[in-house]
Amino acid sequence: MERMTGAELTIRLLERQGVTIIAGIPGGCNLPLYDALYQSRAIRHVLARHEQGAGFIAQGMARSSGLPGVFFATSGPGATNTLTALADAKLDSVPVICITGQVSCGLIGTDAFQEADIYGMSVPVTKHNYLVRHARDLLTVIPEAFRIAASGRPGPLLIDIPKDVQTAVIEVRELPAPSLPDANPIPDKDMLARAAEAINRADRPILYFGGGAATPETARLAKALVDQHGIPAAMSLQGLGVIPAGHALSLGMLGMHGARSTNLLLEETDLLIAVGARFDDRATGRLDTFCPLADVIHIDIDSSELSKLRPANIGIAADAGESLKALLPMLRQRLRTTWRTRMTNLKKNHPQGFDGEDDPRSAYGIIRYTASLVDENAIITTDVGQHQMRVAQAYPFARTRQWLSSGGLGTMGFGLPAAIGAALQHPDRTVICFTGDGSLLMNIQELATAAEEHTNVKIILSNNRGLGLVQQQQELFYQGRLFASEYKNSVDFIRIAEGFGIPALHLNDCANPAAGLRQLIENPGPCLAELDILAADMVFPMVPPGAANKNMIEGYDTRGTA
Ligand SMILES: Cc1ncc(C[n+]2csc(CCOP(=O)(O)OP(=O)(O)O)c2C)c(N)n1
Ligand SMILES: [Mg+2]
Repeated sequence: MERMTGAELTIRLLERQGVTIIAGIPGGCNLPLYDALYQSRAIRHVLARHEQGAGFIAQGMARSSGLPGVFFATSGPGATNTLTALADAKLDSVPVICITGQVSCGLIGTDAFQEADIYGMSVPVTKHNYLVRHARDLLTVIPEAFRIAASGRPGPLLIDIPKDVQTAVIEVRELPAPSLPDANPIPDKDMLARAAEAINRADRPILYFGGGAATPETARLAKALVDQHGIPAAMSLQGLGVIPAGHALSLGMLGMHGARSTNLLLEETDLLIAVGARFDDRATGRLDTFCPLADVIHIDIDSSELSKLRPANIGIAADAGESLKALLPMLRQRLRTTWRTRMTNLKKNHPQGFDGEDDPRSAYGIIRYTASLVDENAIITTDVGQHQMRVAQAYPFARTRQWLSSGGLGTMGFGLPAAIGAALQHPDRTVICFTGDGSLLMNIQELATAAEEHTNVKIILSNNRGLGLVQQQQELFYQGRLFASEYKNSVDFIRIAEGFGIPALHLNDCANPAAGLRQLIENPGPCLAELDILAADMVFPMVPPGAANKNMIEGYDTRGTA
């Protein structure tokens, strides 16, 4: 029997779950938790500079490891600042646990100082959430939160703990065992048999991998499926890395900014095998024109995804990896030479060239050159915009958990804190954050965190003095009326970085940018390299929002015709 406060109990339970790093910011209503954390030997606290930053740091830890990331915020404004990071985690199925302080139980509902109903506000952006009213409830709530975050389709949770629950002293007879994720549902045998039969019959199958397939084990099985059965594989933004970029049967990313040959091949497929993918509109384009000739096998651990957007002929509600493992021995080896030749010809006829890719001072060249300086252990994060789409198209992703990008919510400001989280989780690795000038400004305060923690985060800033992807849409779809998307004021990012204590280099100002960048990346610790690029340079191909994927725009001339 041991006496402890709710705050001490919380920290003990987090330690038992294996948590080693918590990002966050203290305030009045979570100070008891912080005081208990101060006494923890097992958990290190990382002081973020904004609670959204803390949320994305936790996401960076979770996305790069597959394990739940934890972050703390105080009540009221601290708590509301976490909502974007939670919504982001929800849409990309990332396991994070946000623990907020709340005003004491007796004050709830009185508009007390820094009171906000974060329980109510977080309902639609979390997988599950709690308002803990009694310290003893923590004994079940904390392990359960870890179980739910990591079971089935992962997702974010919020635990709101009133201050008097944190300070309440209780007698604890025995601490509960750390929780484990639930066992996965077993793939249905009949459905598997039907899927195997459909695959064996198909002459022109294509695999479509999403974030649900982006784990090392599933990727290994996916590669076996591709190799042994000659099935080309396309990936959603979140699926990149499941099949390595250089693989002969990799089609890279499909959809809005995918390769033309990929979207065209999808027009011809007779069987689409979607694995851990959710038919997002950025991937499918106009839904009723997507893969018009294909039957669909849909494998997803979240049964509510099956037939949600595209009716599945065969739906398997199970883990992606376990389903592939069961399917593989049921498949007949087929070379599918005609189909492969068709793929090769389409790729040859529509090569995905990247303008200036050999010049490290170009928008694509900086991505390729950076990639050449690191190996596949490097972790890559991006922000949101043209630079993000270019990285998705041109970076040679070789494995899963290497590519961390905000896909579903598309949150500017994700890149830097996510990179910090990845670097904290993997101190032996280089983490590259490709960002844009608009996005970097959204969480620029986290430069202080990167410097303080001496994280090995290399920020590559493509500066086009504006909101490039917005300009691209205005140029293409609003008759060139650029409005509220160009920055009139120029920002000196080099001095800003240096002001935070981070070495920085402007690649346009240095005699040998290639050598300069190499040196920045080789020196341990954070740094920033900035490159000026033209706002008028657009990302192609592009499917206009709402159009069919086959109607991609390939390029654009200055006379204004797409
Ligand atoms: C938080 C947030 N606000 C607004 C948007 C809409 N948006 C999408 S891309 C973009 C421009 C991004 O600019 P920048 O980071 O400089 O990238 P670039 O496109 O110029 O490479 C905007 C405003 C968004 N995705 N996220
Ligand atoms: Mg920009």
